[in-house]
Amino acid sequence: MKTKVCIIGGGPSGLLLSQLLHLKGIDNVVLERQSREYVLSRIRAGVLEHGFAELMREAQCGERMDREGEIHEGFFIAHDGRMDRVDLHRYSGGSSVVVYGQTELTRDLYEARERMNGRVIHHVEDVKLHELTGDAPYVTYRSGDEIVRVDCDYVIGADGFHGVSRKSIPRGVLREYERVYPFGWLGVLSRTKPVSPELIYARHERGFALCSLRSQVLSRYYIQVPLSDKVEEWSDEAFWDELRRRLPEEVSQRLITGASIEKSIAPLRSFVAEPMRHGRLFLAGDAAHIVPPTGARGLNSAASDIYYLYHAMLGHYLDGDDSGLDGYSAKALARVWKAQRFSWWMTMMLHTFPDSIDYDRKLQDTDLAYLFSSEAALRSLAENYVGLPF
Ligand code: FAS
Ligand code: PHB
Repeated sequence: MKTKVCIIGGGPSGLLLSQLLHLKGIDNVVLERQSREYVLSRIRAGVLEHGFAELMREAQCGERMDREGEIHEGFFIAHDGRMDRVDLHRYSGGSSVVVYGQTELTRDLYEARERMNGRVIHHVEDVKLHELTGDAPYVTYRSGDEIVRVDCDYVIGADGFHGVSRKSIPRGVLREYERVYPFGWLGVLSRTKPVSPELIYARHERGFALCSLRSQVLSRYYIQVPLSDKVEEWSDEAFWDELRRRLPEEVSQRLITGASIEKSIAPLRSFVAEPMRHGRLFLAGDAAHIVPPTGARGLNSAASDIYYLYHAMLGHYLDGDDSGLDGYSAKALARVWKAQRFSWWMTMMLHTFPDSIDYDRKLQDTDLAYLFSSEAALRSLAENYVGLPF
């Protein structure tokens, strides 16, 4: 098999790049380990930055997002029994975010790839990357008993944190930066009316909680739990009781509960791998970086990687200009690290830490007090949350 760009990973990063390149006539193939159904069964991000939404529209995949997604111009931070609103529209200079589940946007991307006869190959096994530092890289994978070879110009590693691409960069070349948090998020999806029209990030001495949504009939809730917790230890009733304890009275009393249709615990980590390029291999999305979801930056960090890679490939194939490719890693990492900082800051401010001392808790109190007493602080939060410029 021969193509211009071989994309490893059929998650949102890989599919979005594949769709954008296709629309510009740049041939590509996506290799995905799992089935489409499995990929779509994973419940993940819910908040899209303005830039991500724009990319989806440019990829001709924004129609259902614009019809079913919700524009959100603010969110609440609940603390000390009260609710303070962050007016994103006011403090970001008129911007907003789109609440539209990653599952749905990934479905839209799959359907567009299929509609345009894109090559997305599922159930690939033992993917290996070859000759990355030469002029003729290639990828092999096993399909049943057959080994398939894909000759290409470039390989895009969009295969997530546990993928093969980052691990194909020699140890001596790759530098990794990581912080693992001493807790996880227990998430529940329920077919219930959301407790609030806008998201609520709750700081509470029992632990962090988040009230989010996917639509007006589908709610997404999270509570911070110790890393030692197992999801099977949490009944729906125990979850709802603990969530109520962490919300202000005015909110908890109107919480509508129901059976969980998805329940899982996600560990929290901050992670960056540098560089994001090695020869003809370019890393994008979770393959290169992970953030704690407190700042809703995970999927949105992938968006700027894809934007830079897309324009770099246009430069190469349409204009013979390789400056975008040569500058990709530094440019992507500059924005990645700003998303890392913001996600870390939101996480440190809103969670309880088992080893924290009174001084730490006073600093958290002060962070919140300063935030809601300073326009400059609110502008800083808002510009990061709606998405810094690409
Ligand atoms: P993905 O991991 O989504 O996709 C990578 C794809 O590559 C997968 O389909 C995988 O099957 C495939 N793959 C892996 N190895 C392969 C191989 N060797 N060969 C072929 N294919 C291979 N972000 C937010 O903004 N908000 C959130 O609330 C949020 N919650 C999250 C909860 C969880 C449990 C997790 C894990 C992540 C969450 N994220 C959240 C972050 C998440 O949304 C990611 O940012 C997003 O999935 C990144 O997309 P991709 O880079 O495409 O990686
Ligand atoms: C979600 O809806 O899943 C969600 C929203 C905002 C976050 C994290 C998760 O910061």
